[in-house]
Amino acid sequence: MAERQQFDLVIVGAGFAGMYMLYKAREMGLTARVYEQGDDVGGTWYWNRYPGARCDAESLAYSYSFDPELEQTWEWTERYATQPEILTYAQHVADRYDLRTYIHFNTRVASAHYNEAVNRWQVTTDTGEESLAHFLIMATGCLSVPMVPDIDGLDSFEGERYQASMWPHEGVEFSGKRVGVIGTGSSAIQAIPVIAETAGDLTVFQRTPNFSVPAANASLDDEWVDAFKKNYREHRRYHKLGLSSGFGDLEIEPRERTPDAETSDGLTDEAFDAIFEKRWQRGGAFFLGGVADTLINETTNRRAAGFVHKKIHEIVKDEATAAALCPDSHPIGTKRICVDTDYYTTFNRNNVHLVNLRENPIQRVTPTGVQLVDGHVDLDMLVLATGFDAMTGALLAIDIRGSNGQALADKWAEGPRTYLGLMMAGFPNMFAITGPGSPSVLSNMMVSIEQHVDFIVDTLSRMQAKGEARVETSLQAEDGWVDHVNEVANATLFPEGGSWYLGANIPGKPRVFMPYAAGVGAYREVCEDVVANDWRGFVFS
Ligand code: FAD
Ligand code: N01
Repeated sequence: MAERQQFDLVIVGAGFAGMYMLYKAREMGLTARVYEQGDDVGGTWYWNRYPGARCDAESLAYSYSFDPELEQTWEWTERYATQPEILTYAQHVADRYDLRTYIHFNTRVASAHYNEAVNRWQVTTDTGEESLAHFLIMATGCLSVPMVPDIDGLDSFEGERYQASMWPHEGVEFSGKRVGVIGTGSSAIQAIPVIAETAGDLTVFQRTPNFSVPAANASLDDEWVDAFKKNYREHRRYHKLGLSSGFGDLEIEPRERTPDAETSDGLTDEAFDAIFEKRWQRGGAFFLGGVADTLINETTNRRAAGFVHKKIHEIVKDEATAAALCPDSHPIGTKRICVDTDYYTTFNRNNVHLVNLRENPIQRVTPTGVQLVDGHVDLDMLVLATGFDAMTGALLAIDIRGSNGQALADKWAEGPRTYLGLMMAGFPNMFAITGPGSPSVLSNMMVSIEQHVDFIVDTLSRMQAKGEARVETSLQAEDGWVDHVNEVANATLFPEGGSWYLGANIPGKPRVFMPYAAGVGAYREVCEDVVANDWRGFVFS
């Protein structure tokens, strides 16, 4: 057996969460080892290289805030950064703070077992490394385990097959090819317009239409950026506390992004449409912030959905295609709203066809294409943009065992249970960054990542100062938090979405609304209150 190396921290994952955790650990003088299964940093932005991949939080907001010099010197070029630009940023951060020295790449953590006797986590990897860690930090990502659909005959396809979230580094050539895309979530909606530009023929296989709003992406103007950066600290404060959950909608003047109306009650159709027209033209995911109760009031929601339906009908020339693209099975925003560049107009191209799988389902994939109930589509290339086993997938892919050998998989058999999305009762000294039960995927993730890492750092500093060796959360605190997360979700329309937020995209996965829906500002207040009350709900020894 290989000799076990000892660290204060083992961090799993070298996306933005793992990188910032490592930076802070080094700053505290702690020893740390990061394991990352990819061969470089960047996480999401390392793996998701499909054409058109980019951020839907504005680049000046979707970036680290911890170092004012970094934010002043890094130059973003577009309102929404592309995947290559974000990856270059991650690599720059790794170089700037010498992070790679502490990261073992191409190394997947296979198991992590808590050893009560020595109060250490025993971590093993698929490369045979073994280490002992005082603290185990899971920075494994909310959207890092691709969902490969269980479609009959998939492996029999003899053409080229790609998964959007495991895109080849060398890129893919579509010229003149007959391409099929399965899925119409955020990834597909970004990829489809770009693929359509060069593909000979593109068939989009759509099971559930999604709501998409224009990004209104543009190059950033140097003068505008200079003016914005003068107030960067103040902007960050709003992102951390604000109702917009840090998404952006940036203007030079730092200010809270407020809705145009509190409710649609009493708004004429003209007034209602004027609010959303302004947001549509402005572009971006903050579209739904036009009226404050869109995600809690069915009437407001229906009217907002109706506005987008009208837009789809205005843009898409073929009436049947437009009708098929209009989402009608979930309230708008209860699945992650998509942000696109030219998605709907792409269906006006002669080389693009929509197959409505609800009317004509896939029977199986064949060696030469896709067999539908009615007809066969011949393909040279098949792109699966079918999503992820979100939020719990990466954690449950590791054999994690806490006190008394309890498996996380058993603890979470009925769905994830955490305190604040950070810790689980029975799993001492283990933290999850942006775990289920925290705002995570409902927020600008950079904001949530930094907040969680800072919380963990404060907790470790407190333990250092007090000579404490072990922290865990109580079952009572965890139960209370889970109830609260459910209560907040149930006061919204989110549970009606049938989305990956609920685990609904994975056959057999328990249906639990996983993120905390009260927003980053409210969540931060809760965390600060917990700390102010001597880490209420945490037990130190
Ligand atoms: P990740 O970036 O997912 O990194 C986790 C890392 O852990 C991965 O590199 C993975 O390989 C590694 N890992 C996992 N398990 C193991 C293991 N067992 N052993 C070793 N390594 C392991 N968020 C936004 O806020 N705005 C956006 O616009 C936005 N766009 C997105 C676009 C796409 C295509 C996707 C998929 C997600 C997007 N997100 C967006 C969410 C995005 O995941 C987060 O913003 C952020 O990048 C997450 O960082 P992370 O470090 O927490 O996780
Ligand atoms: O995945 P998804 P995604 N047959 O789960 C379809 C972030 N992100 O990768 O809805 C046919 O949303 C499935 O259909 P249905 C963002 O948080 C952000 O696109 O199950 N179709 C759906 O259409 C996002 O929410 C950006 O009926 C099948 C699609 O595949 C999250 O990542 C960009 C099928 C999956 O959509 C996930 O997005 C990209 C089958 N058997 C990602 N199985 C930004 O813009 C699945 N589908 C920031």
